[in-house]
Amino acid sequence: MSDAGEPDAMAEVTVREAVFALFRSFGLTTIFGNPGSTELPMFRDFPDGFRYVLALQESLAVGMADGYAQATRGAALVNLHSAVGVGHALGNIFTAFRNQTPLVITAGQQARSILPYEPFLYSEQAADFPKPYVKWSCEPARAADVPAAIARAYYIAMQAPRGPTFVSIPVDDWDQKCTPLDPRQVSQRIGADPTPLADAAAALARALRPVIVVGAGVARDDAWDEVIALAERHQAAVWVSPMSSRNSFPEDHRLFAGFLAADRARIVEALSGADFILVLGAPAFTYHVEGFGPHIPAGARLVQLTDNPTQAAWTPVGSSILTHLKLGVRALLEGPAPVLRPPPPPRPVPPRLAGGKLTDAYLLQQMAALRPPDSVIVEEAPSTRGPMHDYLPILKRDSFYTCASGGLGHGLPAAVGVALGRPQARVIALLGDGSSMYSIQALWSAMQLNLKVVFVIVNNRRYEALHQFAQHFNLSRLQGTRLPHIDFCGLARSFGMAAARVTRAPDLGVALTEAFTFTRPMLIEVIVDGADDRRPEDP
Ligand SMILES: Cc1ncc(C[n+]2csc(CCOP(=O)(O)OP(=O)(O)O)c2C)c(N)n1
Repeated sequence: MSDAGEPDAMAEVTVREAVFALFRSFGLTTIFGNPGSTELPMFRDFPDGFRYVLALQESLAVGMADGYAQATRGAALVNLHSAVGVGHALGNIFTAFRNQTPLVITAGQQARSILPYEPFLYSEQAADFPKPYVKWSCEPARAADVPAAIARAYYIAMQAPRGPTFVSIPVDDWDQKCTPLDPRQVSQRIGADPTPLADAAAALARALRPVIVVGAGVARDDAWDEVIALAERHQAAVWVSPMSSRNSFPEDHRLFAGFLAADRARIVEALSGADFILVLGAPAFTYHVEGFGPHIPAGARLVQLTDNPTQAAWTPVGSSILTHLKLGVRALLEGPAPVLRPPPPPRPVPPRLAGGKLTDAYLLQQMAALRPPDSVIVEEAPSTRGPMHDYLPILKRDSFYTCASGGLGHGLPAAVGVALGRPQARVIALLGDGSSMYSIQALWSAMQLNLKVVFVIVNNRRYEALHQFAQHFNLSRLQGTRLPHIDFCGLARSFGMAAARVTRAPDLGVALTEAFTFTRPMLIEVIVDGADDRRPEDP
């Protein structure tokens, strides 16, 4: 600035230079995207130290970025092509919003001078298009305001509850002049109000049968050790919240009680006998089916620790404390000593499977036995989730990811993103045949990036979860649930990826062992028993 406070001409840079300087200072040096004409000038003189990760469709760019951001515990940058790219991406933007994954999403827009003429690829009301599944969204009024919008998008994405933000940028903005913008420090963790927290700690200490319900917020805020310490201190049984998208407690721990169903009556039944329910980093509760009656057992008191004010506001019973989970649980650990109480009964161990039949449960039992101890599971295999809880226990922190939204098409690209973010880890993507087809092009990205991902396709040749769900509606015949004639090995090989098909239980061990030690990506297609059984559906 000059002495008169006027912008100093010497201090001017292009919008592109100012924005990439901000990206660099925020650590956003990997850009996931799919380019088009309205984004090309953004990448003129692409600076050193940045990499562009090409996704073959925009929803994959968002899914990969989501996995990458979760794996690195930072934000990820996504660039989309105008209205159509945002449209393709919306399903996974919805999932990133539910996952509370911080993403800074930019999208191209036509040049400002021709916007009045509805030009080709023009995005009408661009900033409104991704709402309500972005935390903040804007198309800056002037080119010179683009850097400030990017900075604001990043700070908001990283605030709790984290999530995607969106900036629409006209194509002619990138070469305009602006003053550079210095990055600022904006703190990212919020501590709890001490009064309700002390009250919760006292109630927990007094309770005769406390239980803890853990959700993805524990993993997001890295409160794994603190939650184990709290459960052990209080001899509290630990349940996983319904549809949790991350692992938050060792599933072989003596206090591990199991997984709550997304069903009100079944939650009340599972928690019956508890007099204090401490919900950590989870909604209380996620439901998937209609339910009536009480939300928690009679006589129980519920306290929720969450980083999400919206969740706190709609929680129907008990009290909620807004806090970063690690800070909140640490504070609870400093509460009064608990009354003496006996440990809860251990969770029943599921029977060992002999392996005559190649079921999904047997596949999971073999995966649990053969997978490298430090491997990471990314799952999108809906009807296999139940058997997974019994036969593929998740034992270590940050080693399980799935989507919190219920939207298919996230798991395959998210596995690629997790592998990119954690190059030392062996990532195993456990995918249904139906689910994998929403984003199958991400196999190409895994190959191009040469990531150590093993894609395990549970091929039952149908949308089995819908048949299971049909019982809830008393339906005996379904439409549109058969998936015959998909050759997953052929698809993988067409991208240059090694692949093997397993059709018999005795062949499974060799195939999995090869895949888990292979130095390149590999796909294993498992034709599970019953894959050719007809389910009731009209021909
Ligand atoms: C984007 C999207 N479309 C449709 C659905 C509905 N849906 C839920 S589970 C499911 C079947 C998934 O099939 P598959 O991956 O083969 O797993 P399976 O059910 O056989 O275990 C479908 C279509 C959804 N959840 N998300």
